[in-house]
Amino acid sequence: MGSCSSKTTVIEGFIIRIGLLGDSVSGKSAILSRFTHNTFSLNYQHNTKSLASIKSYLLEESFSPVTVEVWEVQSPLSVSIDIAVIIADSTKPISDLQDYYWKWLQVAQSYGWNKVHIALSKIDIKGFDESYAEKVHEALVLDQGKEVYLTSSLTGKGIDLMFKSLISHRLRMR
Ligand SMILES: Nc1nc2c(ncn2[C@@H]2O[C@H](COP(=O)(O)OP(=O)(O)OP(=O)(O)O)[C@@H](O)[C@H]2O)c(=O)[nH]1
Ligand SMILES: [Mg+2]
Repeated sequence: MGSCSSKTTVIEGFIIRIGLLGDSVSGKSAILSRFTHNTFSLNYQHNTKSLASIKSYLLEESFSPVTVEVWEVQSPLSVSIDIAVIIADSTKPISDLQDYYWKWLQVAQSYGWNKVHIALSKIDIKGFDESYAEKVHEALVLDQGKEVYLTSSLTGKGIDLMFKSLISHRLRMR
């Protein structure tokens, strides 16, 4: 069982639950804090329990407000997840990313989650650009419609874009 903490006010409307999965130190908490509270810390503290935080939006493509509930997943959850994102440290070699992706894809599937995306974290360290996302896309043999998100919680780059894209995917599926 996880705990949910946030000071953001929930607006009545559509809720999307997004689960962040990945190894320790991959950057899940950092993405959660950057997205929901626009904060970042270099101090590392391992989370043993799943955590959630929320952010509400008014999106152009949706007539009702959308509340995004983001979960840092450390164990199976009691709530249902709409979209899972595997968080992979971008400083890992591409050859390791293949095994990593398959390992976490299997975990997601064991939880019954079939909509699974991948995001590379910490892109500020090696300064990756979109051509690297294409390389990873090819190495992981992903479907055409699936993107590899490049993110940095330190700079904030790619974080809002990723969540907006995930929300759009979800709204199109409604
Ligand atoms: N340079 C840089 N460091 C980052 C970034 N994201 C996270 N970190 C650092 O990486 C370390 C681990 O990040 P966390 O987000 O705590 O990792 P986690 O996946 O939540 O780890 P667990 O809670 O143990 O599962 C922390 O020291 C962060 O400050 C980033 O975008 N850039
Ligand atoms: Mg954490």
